[in-house]
Amino acid sequence: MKQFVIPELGENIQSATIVKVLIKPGDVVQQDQSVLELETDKATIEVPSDVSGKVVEVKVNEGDQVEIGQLIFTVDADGAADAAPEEKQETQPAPVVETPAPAETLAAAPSEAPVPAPVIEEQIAAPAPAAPVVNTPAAGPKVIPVEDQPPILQNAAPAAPSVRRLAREIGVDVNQVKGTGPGGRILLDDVKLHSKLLHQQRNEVQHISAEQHQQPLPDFSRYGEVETVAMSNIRQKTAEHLSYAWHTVPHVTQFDKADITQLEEFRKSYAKTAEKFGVKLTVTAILVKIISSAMKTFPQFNTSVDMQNKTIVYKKYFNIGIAVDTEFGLIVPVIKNADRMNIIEISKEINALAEKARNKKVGVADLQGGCFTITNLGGIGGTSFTPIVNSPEVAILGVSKGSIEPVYINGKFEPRLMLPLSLSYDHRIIDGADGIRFLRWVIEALENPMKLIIEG
Ligand code: CAO
Repeated sequence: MKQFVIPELGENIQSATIVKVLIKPGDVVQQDQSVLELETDKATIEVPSDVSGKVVEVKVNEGDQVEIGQLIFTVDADGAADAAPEEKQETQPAPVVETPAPAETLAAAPSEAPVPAPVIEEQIAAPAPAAPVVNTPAAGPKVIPVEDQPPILQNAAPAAPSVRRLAREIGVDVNQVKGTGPGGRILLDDVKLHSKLLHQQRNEVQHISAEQHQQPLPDFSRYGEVETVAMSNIRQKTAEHLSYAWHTVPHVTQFDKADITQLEEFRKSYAKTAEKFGVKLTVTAILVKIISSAMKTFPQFNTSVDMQNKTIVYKKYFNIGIAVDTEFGLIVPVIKNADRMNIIEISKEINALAEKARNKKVGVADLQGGCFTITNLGGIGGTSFTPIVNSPEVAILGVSKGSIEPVYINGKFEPRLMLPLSLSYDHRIIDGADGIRFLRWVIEALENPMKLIIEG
């Protein structure tokens, strides 16, 4: 008998809601067949099976909240053999066991791989301590059946038994602790510091959620008819994430306008050529390219602030998130390595990701690893707004509606197409002067794309 448990679903995802159970007792399940549709805080994802056989018992129902590692169904492996004899001979290659890694170090599979969402590197899902990471060439989140799991603690974190004992006693996962001893050895003090940081983080989260709940709502039905609707997972997590960012990041928003008259002329004249590549050239795609270049000139815009360790993390990759408006809520898929793509490639990627987001097909890996976010509301309207930094990123560019305005040039007013931009940034790491320098750089690149060729 083999078990299927909920695999790791991605960074910071502990639980999900079952939208659909795609199997029932008696069904024959093949490896990689989708067996569950889950809604996480970030997206709806189909989860493939890593076991094959005849389903004996299904332990969950649609609408259930499930956690990573939770048992979902059991299969009789011989059942699969009856149904698909060719699979009987197939044995799993011995898994390669690597150093245990925290969820946030999981890397995305190459984007061209034809894999089901979510595209994440496989990790053993059983909630055992020190569960090792297993790399297999197969796609999707994989679970090693409990009985097939390799013995744990191969290549385990280097720590003396006394250190492990302390960690166990105070409820710290020793594999998550950063060792400062010789060769990265984990010391007693490292465990204590880790525990202190966890405690601080917990207090911070509790403080924020307490703040969210401190004001009870009045009874609105006294004033008229009301309807109360449960928040979706995406809405809940958006609310929590934005409250956290608003609470922890000291925001400054800087406004300016770019004269995109020439750019718009070029965009229109290039439309037919862009069509041949199967894309529509939009301001958003051009901005992705410009921002990835601007971040090279202003590296402090490609950082994250770690106040607990008093460090600044400088990223050497350039991944740009695009806020996409969907009927399920705000989703921010990430264009990876935008600096290495041309604008046509970026346009294709925006279209593909926006469509996936709107069809609830976006994978967890599509949403991870962002360095900077662009939110373009200009297709809808608005003259300016104050976007909230998508923490732990440190800056976000808001784009409002471009419109013709009279601009005073060489002694007379001329009609120019002006694009309003709102740059919000984290004032802990970015000073006001840097903020406006960055925004001016972006505006100059919009007004004179040669800047990209020369400086970008
Ligand atoms: N000013 C004027 N017109 C604009 C514009 C702007 N800033 N941005 C886009 N447009 C125009 C485009 O040029 C296009 O017009 P044409 O059809 O005449 O060429 C039209 O609006 C539609 O553009 P688009 O939306 O298809 O393409 P895009 O690449 O500019 O935007 C995306 C893609 C995904 C950013 C957008 O569709 C979207 O979802 N925007 C909303 C983002 C959002 O919700 N942000 C809020 C986050 S905070 O709550």
